[in-house]
Amino acid sequence: MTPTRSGRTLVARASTVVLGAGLVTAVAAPPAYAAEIPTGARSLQSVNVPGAYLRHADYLGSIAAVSSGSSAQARSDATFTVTPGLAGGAGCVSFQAANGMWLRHRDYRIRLEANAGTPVFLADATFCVRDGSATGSVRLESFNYPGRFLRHRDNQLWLDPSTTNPGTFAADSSFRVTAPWAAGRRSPVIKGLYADPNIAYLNGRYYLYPTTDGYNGWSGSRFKAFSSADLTTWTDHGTILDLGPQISWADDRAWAPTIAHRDGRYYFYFSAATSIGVAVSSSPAGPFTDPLGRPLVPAGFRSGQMIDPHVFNDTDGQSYLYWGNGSAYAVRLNADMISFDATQVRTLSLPNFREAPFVFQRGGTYYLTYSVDDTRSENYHVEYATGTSPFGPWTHRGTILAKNLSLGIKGPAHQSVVKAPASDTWYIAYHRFAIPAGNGTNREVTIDPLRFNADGTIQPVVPTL
Ligand code: FUB
Repeated sequence: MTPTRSGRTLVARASTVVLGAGLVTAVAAPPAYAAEIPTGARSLQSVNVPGAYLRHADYLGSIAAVSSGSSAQARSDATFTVTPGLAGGAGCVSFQAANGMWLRHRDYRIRLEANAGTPVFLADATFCVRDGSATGSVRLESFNYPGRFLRHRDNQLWLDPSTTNPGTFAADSSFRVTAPWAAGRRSPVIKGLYADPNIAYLNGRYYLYPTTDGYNGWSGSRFKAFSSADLTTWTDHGTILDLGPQISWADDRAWAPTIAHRDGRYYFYFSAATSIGVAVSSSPAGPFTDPLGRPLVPAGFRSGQMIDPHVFNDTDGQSYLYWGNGSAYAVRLNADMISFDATQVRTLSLPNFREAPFVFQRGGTYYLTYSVDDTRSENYHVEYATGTSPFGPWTHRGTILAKNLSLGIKGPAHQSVVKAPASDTWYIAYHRFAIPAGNGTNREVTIDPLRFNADGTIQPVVPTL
């Protein structure tokens, strides 16, 4: 019996074997199960109550009839995004509702609750997929209470031991996984671990240029690009710049790129080994090559890390380079886009600035958005300032994007902004901790609308799943 942090007990499937003179306790391999549930949006249909689906209502789990004639709310309540188990475990999964809350058991009742992040919550919200009573159906065994299964009783969902009601238990606890009744979680918009997304509209398509994430110490070495016609379906263009073979002066810490377009050429600015480089291509999807053979902004050029570049093209054709970590810098780029006058670099005064400056212009106002706190903190967030020119002076306007723990959204920042063509519709791309179980080096990318008040200030961004 293994005590958990909550004082509950886990029953290990253990057997004792004698090898020679020694006594060895071994954990036997668990039985093999054919059943599995693919991740993504799914619905689960009862095998013995025709037409009834697993759903939540008033924050409790139940089963109820759902059909194509059901209300949008009823169809949404019967749809869950299946994720790898919050507590881990081979073949174990968790179920997230459209409102961001999770199915978990408490007092043996199945409930819908926000992720408290505690070991008990994570275990209570994890179910291991077992074979069901009918061909192709599944049963869901509790991660931390082996032998108890999610089952319906009086149309409510419970975590019952398999010994209850032997006549009906197997069928009461078996479900067929079906196509979802409603759309599930829409994000992350590009699947996998990516961060620091730079979004741009180029050549008739939206492009995303992120950091490839998931490496200890942010030690990744390749940049990828993705493009989309509608911000929903994204095409992976693969590696567009690989530091190892393509950049002579850096091999790792490939972070936070940005893109600019001038005279039919695309300029890709990137952080590498805490310097900033630039690479050029005739296509926004690359391949890009380094025209300088050295950093554009070398490490040590000014105080702080020389990272997180952004290039803003003003309406008069002048391009500006912004960058920094700890201190924010800006300078006019020369017309060649790969050089600047080092004597003209300005240090910007921005309250709480940490990194990721990103500038855009709307209605004659310049907006400088930036990230505050530490990307490893759930409190990492976005603030902004407005100005009358690309160099300011800047008026601090406060926070526009921050965590929403009830949805499991942590550390949403390192933002970029794009305007849909021929419109006043704006979007903000940013990263957050991957859901579930992400952190400052396991982040994922999403996009939400960016809206303005009548006075030109930015409304708080509503982060969605
Ligand atoms: O992704 C590596 C670093 O983390 C970026 O350069 C920072 O802005 C932070 O997001």
